[in-house]
Amino acid sequence: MSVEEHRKLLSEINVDVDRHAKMMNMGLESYKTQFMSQKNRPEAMKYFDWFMSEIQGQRIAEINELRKQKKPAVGAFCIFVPEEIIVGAGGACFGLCGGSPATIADAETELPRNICPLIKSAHGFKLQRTCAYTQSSDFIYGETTCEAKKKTWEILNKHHPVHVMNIPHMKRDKDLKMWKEEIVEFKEHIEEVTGKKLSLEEMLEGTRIINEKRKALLRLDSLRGLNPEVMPITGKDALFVTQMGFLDDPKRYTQKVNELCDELEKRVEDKISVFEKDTPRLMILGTPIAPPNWKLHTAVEGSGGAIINEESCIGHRYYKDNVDIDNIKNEDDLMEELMKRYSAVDCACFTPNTPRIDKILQMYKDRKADGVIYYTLSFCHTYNVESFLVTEALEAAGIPCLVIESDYSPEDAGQIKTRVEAFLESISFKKKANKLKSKS
Ligand code: BJ8
Repeated sequence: MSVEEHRKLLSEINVDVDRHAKMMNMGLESYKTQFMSQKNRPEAMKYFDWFMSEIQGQRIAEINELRKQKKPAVGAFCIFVPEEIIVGAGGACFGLCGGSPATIADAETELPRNICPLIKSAHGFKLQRTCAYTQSSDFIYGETTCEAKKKTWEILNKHHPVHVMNIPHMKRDKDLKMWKEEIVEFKEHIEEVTGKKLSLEEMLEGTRIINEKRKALLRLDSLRGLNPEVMPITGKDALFVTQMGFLDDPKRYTQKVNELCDELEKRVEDKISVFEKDTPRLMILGTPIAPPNWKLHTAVEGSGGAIINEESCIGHRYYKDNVDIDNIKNEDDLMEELMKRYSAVDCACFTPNTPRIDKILQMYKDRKADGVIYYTLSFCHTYNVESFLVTEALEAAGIPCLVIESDYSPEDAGQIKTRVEAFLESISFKKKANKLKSKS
């Protein structure tokens, strides 16, 4: 469907429809060229192709229908948002647009040039009124993870309501106690938006729904990456599926991801791989990869490599943990379990953050990967600085690693491709040498 068919709705939520239509058309064209042209894609990807075509159409209509029923609609840029509470209230929690260079010039009228592109892109979408998700949100969830975001909320709040949650930067008992209080406060804020008290059963139901979604994503992660002999889906498609998990209705999405996984399971059984034998298998570590930022995946898979996992917030960091609801007797128990689950997120905003390094080494071993790319967005100080400790540990373990720092502009795509090609060549050479060695 075209933007034209949703013009009335988009105008009602104050989207700049003409500008939005131009961006959407470009986005859909780019999706067709980069995704739909891939060979041997799973049949179940058809749902995600459809979702892309309705990404700012039918899904926006669904969200606005919920709002009419006084259900909350919350946009976020971070996986610390307690989505279980929003979904428990019958509402929608979604990621806001923040992966495009097209809004950055507008953002730079209010924000400095030398901050992370994700923040600038998202801020620019609000100034331009070209993201229908931002326009549909009752409020934007902000957090105190990094300096640039923290200060941006004050400016963004001039244009759209923002609720900021104070995320501690350490995980001592007193920090965790404060975190739990912040989750309680978030729940109260949702109650203010809806004008209705949330029951324990409603929040438990929201938690079950999100737990199922994360389980489905973990299943996809295992199917794409744990078997070096058969890789049944490209990294690009798996990334796209994960990205859509931040927009789609969670129940429908979980069902569709599980249908995709059923097909992938069958492909593994039948040894249907979308990559040739001995294709170098890479893990991506680092900052979130928001759509339509597909630059790195396009470079790797267009140069003869396969991406088998993203150790990222749009990836494994998001779905690795679930909320334990087996022994919940009251609301306080649930708040405690939510805090435990969220504080297990190993974002680089924490100090120390050693569990992240241990996890990366384990993931690498489990997946029998051939190398990693440490990817950071430019000016993301936390992930950039942490790359020293991560790469030191990787080097000590003999793991090949390439560090890439990039923004959303297309200018460095050629340079990234050249570096990726050289990296893949050195991995292939090493693999061949190891094979010969083991034969002799
Ligand atoms: S939990 S990684 S989603 S904060 S905005 S920190 S890229 S400079 S996004 Fe993040 Fe939550 Fe952590 Fe994950 Fe850097 Fe940019 Fe800041 Fe960023």
